[in-house]
Amino acid sequence: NTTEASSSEQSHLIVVSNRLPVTLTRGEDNMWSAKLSSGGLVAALSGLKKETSFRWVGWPGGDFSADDRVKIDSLLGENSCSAVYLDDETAELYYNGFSNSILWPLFHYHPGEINFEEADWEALPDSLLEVVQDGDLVWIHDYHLMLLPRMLRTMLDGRGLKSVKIGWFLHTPFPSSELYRILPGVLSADLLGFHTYDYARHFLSSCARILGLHTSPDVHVGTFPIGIDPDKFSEALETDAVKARLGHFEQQFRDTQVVVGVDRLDYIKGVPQKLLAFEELLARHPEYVGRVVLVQVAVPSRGDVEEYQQLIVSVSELVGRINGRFGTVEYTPIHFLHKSVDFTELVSLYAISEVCLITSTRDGMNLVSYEYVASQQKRHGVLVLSEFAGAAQSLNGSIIINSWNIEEALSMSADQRLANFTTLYRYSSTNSRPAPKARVVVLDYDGTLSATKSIPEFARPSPL
Ligand code: GDG
Repeated sequence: NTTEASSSEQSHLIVVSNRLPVTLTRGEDNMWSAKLSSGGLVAALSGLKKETSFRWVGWPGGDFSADDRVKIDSLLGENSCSAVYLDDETAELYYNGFSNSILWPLFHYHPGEINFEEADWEALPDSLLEVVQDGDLVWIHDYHLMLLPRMLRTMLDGRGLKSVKIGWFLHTPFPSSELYRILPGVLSADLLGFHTYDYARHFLSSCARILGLHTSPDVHVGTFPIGIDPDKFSEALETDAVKARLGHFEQQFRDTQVVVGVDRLDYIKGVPQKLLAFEELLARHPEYVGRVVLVQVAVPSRGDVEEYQQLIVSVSELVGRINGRFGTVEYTPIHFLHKSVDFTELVSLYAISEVCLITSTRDGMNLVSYEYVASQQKRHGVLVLSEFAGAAQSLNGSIIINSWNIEEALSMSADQRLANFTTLYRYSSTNSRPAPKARVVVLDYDGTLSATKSIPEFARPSPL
């Protein structure tokens, strides 16, 4: 890519997010290697990667020496990524502090304290200017980067790059509370995307009530219920590795029903609530003791933030208490994995389970729900989905189950399971692709629908 601010015939798609989609590790030989990370954003864009190529700009995580940065830049370059480096102090303020201790709890209805310095962001537009050419589409992701559209637009205008389109997508809910101080940032994008109509409506009513804005001819607000690439799961189920692992699980759990939970260990995912519901099930229904296990994958997350450290302690205590109370030498009620598992293990766990339990107290979308459905073509397992996850709106009409009612899920008839699965599968396999094929619903600030467009009408980037 050129650093020249010239207009180019071919426009490119540039994805910008807080973290790059790779995790870097240094080997014993001092060489760096990059592995694809797991997480909602990476999963959401993996389908898009099949259809178009793009350059990804973001923070590689960690604070690296000048020597390491040279090596990492070259490794990332081979993977169509460009790094924006943050030193430890900036990362602490911007990432652990403002993003994860303030915006995240606020957007998920957990109040927090505000302590933020805008200066910390200024490295990002500079790095972006090194890769952006006129005519490109810059697609910015998530709550961390709400101010970036405005900063980038100002810098682009200053350099005469007038035909760069900027899109911004929020992966979290947008709350109905006041966000006055940060709204001017995203209003400099051309298109703002949300998972659900409710989040877009909350955003628009915040604009109207807090900023007094009622119309904006230049900013489009759209709902894009993000999905997954279901083929990745159906294809994995046909691999020898998954078949072998599944065979092992079938043997291990031959007399046991498996309930699965897969969450980043984040307070929005409602893991303590899930454990308490499981405890209640075993307490009220002794017939399930010894016959049902909960396999909970809890991926470590944001360990530098105090609330997350406390969560690990309370969840570990609960697991210990429940296993101590109902376990025997032969039976462990909760298999608690405080780690990330590899993809083969993940798909095999989805496939072996009778029930997938999602108990988020708030969740932008929740892709685990889609992945479970994509892995359940044989068993027609039951998805128990919290109404507070965005996915509950997309998967509506499919499963009418109280989020906490595992008992109903475990005893559901095969016919009912098949009927539910068929509806769910139809939705999740037809709404599987992220933005390029999505419809843009253009809303006015008062929430009324003013037009419908397809993404290609908005911008059609060509591959890098
Ligand atoms: C944010 C929003 C929104 C999890 N454990 C393992 C693993 N995962 C993968 C899952 C899934 C992804 O991580 C989690 O996605 P979610 O959507 O459920 O949740 P968040 O990470 O909180 O994502 C969320 C999303 O952004 C997209 O917009 O839906 O609401 O919070 O793909 O499979 N993958 C592997 N091992 C694990 O142990 N391999």
